[in-house]
Amino acid sequence: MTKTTPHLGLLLPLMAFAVARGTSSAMAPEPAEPVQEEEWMRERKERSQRNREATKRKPERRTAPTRALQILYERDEYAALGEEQVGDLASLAEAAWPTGFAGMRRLRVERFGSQPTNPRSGYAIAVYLHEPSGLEFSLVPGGLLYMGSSDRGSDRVGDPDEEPIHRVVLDPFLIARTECTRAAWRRVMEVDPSYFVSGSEAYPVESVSHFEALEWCKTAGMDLGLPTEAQWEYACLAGARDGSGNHPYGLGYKLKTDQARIAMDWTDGPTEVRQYEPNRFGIFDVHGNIWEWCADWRSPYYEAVEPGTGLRSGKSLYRVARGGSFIETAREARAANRYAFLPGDRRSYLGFRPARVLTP
Ligand SMILES: [Ca+2]
Ligand SMILES: [Ca+2]
Repeated sequence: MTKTTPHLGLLLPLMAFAVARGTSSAMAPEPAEPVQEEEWMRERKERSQRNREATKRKPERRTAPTRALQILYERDEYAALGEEQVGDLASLAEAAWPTGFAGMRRLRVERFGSQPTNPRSGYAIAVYLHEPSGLEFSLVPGGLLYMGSSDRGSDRVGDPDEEPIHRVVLDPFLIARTECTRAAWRRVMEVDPSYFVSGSEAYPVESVSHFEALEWCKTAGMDLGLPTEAQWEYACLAGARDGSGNHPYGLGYKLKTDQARIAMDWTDGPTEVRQYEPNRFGIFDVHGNIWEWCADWRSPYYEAVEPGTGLRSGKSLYRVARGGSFIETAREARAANRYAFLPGDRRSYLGFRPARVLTP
């Protein structure tokens, strides 16, 4: 464990300025630059320092919604904000993009991942209800993701396709707090395709192809779609530094069976969503239960990504899925682990979790 000791001091979340929308969408994809371990550790230290200084200052109220969002989504500062401030800033986002939020009703601002000894720890998250499906969404701060894993040493568990670690800057996005459930599926589509029909309506829908998952999103409206791999990994990490760290949400391979629905016999099937602790973004079952379709084609990490979303659209026969399932081991449920299926595949251990960017 001496190998990982320096990492433990680095679990403070990174701060990153969300790129201003409008400029980002006009940018051409840039090739992914590998990041050396020493480099990102140094960057991280510098950012932590800047963060500490920034959080000493009171968050400024700015009338321009874009600036307000930048404040909102600088992660460390966001974590330090009170529920009222997060609510105020979310209001600004909603006012800036009224059509983007139509049908997404803000329910509350809730703090997730607080330590019992420090109720102000964790993240204050604006929670939305998507009215047509009944699914709840977390408004996830955009920011800097060190995507991938370079976990080496005696307990190395990563796969080559998780390398190199590279930076992806994400715009803020909404992501469902749970996998799409059978109930949510049925509120939008007539036929429930699930294999485990004996389960309750709170089971995740499974046995849906990539096409069918997209069809559900389109029918459910409000520009829902599938998260990109980068968005999924960012949401899964929920402030942990990257997919290599020794963090229950960041790593996964040390997950226990009381933390996620993993390592079951396949006949046991998935379970109702929300049976395990949510992460610091208020998101359930990113690890395990069922694999989750992502928007991306499977492509290597040195290929360019779309600015703001991290989408990879390289040529491939396969679509990516993330997070492992009830039949997988903890290793497969790691944040950085990538798996892929043919887009037409239907599996009783494969479903999805809808998401959407905040389109201005
Ligand atoms: Ca899952
Ligand atoms: Ca893998």
